[in-house]
Amino acid sequence: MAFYSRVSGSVGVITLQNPPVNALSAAVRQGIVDTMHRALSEPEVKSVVICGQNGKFCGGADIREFGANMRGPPLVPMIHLIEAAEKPVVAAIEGVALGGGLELALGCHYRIAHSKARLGLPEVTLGLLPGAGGTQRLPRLIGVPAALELITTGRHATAAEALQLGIVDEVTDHSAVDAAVKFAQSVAGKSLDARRISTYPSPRSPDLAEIFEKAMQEVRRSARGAIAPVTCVQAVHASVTLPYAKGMERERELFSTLFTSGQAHALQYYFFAQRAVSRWSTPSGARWDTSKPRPVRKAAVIGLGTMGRGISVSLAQAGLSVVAVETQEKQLLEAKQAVSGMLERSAKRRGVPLADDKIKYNCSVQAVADVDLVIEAVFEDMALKKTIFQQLSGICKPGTLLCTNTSGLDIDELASQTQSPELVVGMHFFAPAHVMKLLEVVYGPRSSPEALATAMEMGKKMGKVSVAVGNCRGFVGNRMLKPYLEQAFFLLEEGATPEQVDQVLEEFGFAMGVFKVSDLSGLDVGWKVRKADGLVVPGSTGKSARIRGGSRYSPLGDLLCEQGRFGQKTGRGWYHYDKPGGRVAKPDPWLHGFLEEYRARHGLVARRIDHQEMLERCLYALINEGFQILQDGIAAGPEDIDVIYVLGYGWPRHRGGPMFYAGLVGLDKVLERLEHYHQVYPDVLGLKPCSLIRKLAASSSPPIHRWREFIQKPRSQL
Ligand code: T1G
Ligand code: NAD
Repeated sequence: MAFYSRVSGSVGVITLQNPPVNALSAAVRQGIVDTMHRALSEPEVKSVVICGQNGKFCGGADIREFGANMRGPPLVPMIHLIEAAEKPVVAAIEGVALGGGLELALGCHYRIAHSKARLGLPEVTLGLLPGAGGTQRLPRLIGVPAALELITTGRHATAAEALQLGIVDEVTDHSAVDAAVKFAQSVAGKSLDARRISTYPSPRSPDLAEIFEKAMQEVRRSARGAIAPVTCVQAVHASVTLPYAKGMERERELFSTLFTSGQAHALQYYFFAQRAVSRWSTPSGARWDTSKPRPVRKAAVIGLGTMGRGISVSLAQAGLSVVAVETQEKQLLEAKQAVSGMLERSAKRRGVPLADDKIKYNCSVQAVADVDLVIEAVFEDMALKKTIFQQLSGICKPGTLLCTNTSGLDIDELASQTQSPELVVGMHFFAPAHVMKLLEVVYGPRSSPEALATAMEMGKKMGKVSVAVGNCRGFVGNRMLKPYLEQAFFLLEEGATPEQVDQVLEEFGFAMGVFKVSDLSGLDVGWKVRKADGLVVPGSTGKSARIRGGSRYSPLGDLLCEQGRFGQKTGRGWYHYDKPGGRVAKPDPWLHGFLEEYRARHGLVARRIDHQEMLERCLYALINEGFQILQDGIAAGPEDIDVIYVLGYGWPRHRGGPMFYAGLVGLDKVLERLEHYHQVYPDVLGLKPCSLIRKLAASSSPPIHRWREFIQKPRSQL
């Protein structure tokens, strides 16, 4: 709702009240209309201020209402009521003015912002466009190029930038409400003709056609199939080609097409999913709101390779004192140099002070005796990690959290090396660790709720989105990657090329296809894991070369590694690169020849495989494993899996995530396709439908937020 008061005798103050972000729910919109009428009708009131409760102006339309029938006064006429008012209306912007919140402010005659406020039209991140006049008023106020950039990216502008762009009239370091009341008194009685943005002429400049063409090319290139950015350009174009009222009609038409789109549903689902994962729970009932995290002021990182360096940077940037340990002097010096460079570049990029004084380097693990939390990031070798955990258990002070960055080794096996297994959890970062937002926090059967809470909180402090997952081989992300990669290998055996499979996945929306990602992270990483799982049998020939434990297996990746083709780092992998470390993937004729020779050697006949089959086999195998993970209780809900895949594995956000996508396609359809492919490939376990997807499909495919009701509580792990 909205609260009305009068201050300084002549200023009516309307305060939005809908915690936590004063979203424009039906009750708030009704409150604004009612209090505006009151302010306009009271003769003593000469001017009006609109502000938000709790230091936040407004987070936009209430996204929770999108699924329901719209009630209460619509936004557009509400904003017209304000703009048409004969008394000056001043928006006092504190915290955020986003989406409908900024559109509300653009309907006001003046805008005063606090210096820490952020302003923007992020609707495109929800699969929408600004649907309350933003695409028509903002270009009129600040010009087309700046408006296009803000609307197609959805980024938040600082108050300083908003002032420079002309979005706000004044910025203050003090209370924006007080400043707005003073300002409102100063403009009382003044003409408002020049303050009603909708009356401004359409933006004009000779190069507009070129600007729009460039903008459209750019959004088509970067959107990777997302439709909202393209539609945003079309809506802003209407502000140039149509008078305001017609432009608003065009905005409404385009908004409606997006509002009912699957992509908008996917992005809004993802908005709430990313917030839901912080409210973690485990099969035995440990929960985020009953488990208290321990304070962590000082941390240590053991092993300063690819991951250890990024983790150290991220810890230092989070304000912690860090002890960085690398046994070899040479590696330590190299790491020190690399980390300083990363800190410097990042500090410049973010415009924040350098944090390199936070890190102390040491060759001896003894140096970590007084830290609160240790993150081990040495080679992916169980024996070595066990030794490290034995050492740490003897060295660290009581209560120190012992964490490992392993990509998939057994957390509990490491915990068994220590005196306090309850203090052992996995903190699985993603490369580059100081950039990637995702953190899988892995709890073992003996990890305490407190240890889990501390690691989750630590991730948040490092600016990560932490997702709590159970302990199993590969946890959630890498476990689902296995059947996905397996299908990609099988498609090559049956006639496809890496380029063809990658093109299908990139058209679906992945930034990179499976083979380009494999070349980027290094084919040897997966090879090491398959070796550890006893799957690699060098020089094996004949039928047995392609069978492991009764299931179909493809040694293609192993054969490439045996030839030193590790991907970008060696300049050759599934693609070839100009030089080792090269980034531009080019189809490799050698590899095509190698595949033909491989098929001939194994009596395989290449066939033309259509895009749909390639997509379905890769994605449905991954999704099927996702359902198995839910059934096993390794992930608490589909949101956890979807957030992991969007943030850690490049799953296109406008497709919601693998589990949401399965719901969108239709569980019965996914099940039918899995059954079909499993019939064709009975020796591929990854295609055998998981019983949970059968159960859900048989229960008329309930909406995703109800899937948890169908997941049988597995035996407790925590
Ligand atoms: N509607 C409903 N709930 C919202 C909300 C919104 N607009 N914004 C936030 N919440 C909830 C959120 O789910 C969480 O709930 C809590 O508030 C705190 O959020 C016509 C149609 C404002 C920068 O895109 O970007 O206007 O998890 O954890 O980190 O053109 O929330 O606690 O239950 O994110 O401090 C456009 C979306 C809407 C802004 C605050 N607006 N929000 O970040 O807290 S579309 C947006 C944000 C629109 C018009 C169109 C951020 C934030 P819970 P939080 P935060
Ligand atoms: P890396 O080979 O780049 O670095 C490992 C570092 O550990 C080396 O610098 C090595 O000198 C050091 N080291 C070895 N023994 C040590 C000891 N006893 N004490 C101190 N330092 C020691 O490996 P990486 O890619 O950084 O991987 C590290 C861990 O992170 C592995 O468990 C890996 O599975 C995991 N991981 C890797 C990635 C990735 O993409 N590279 C992503 C997530 C997790």
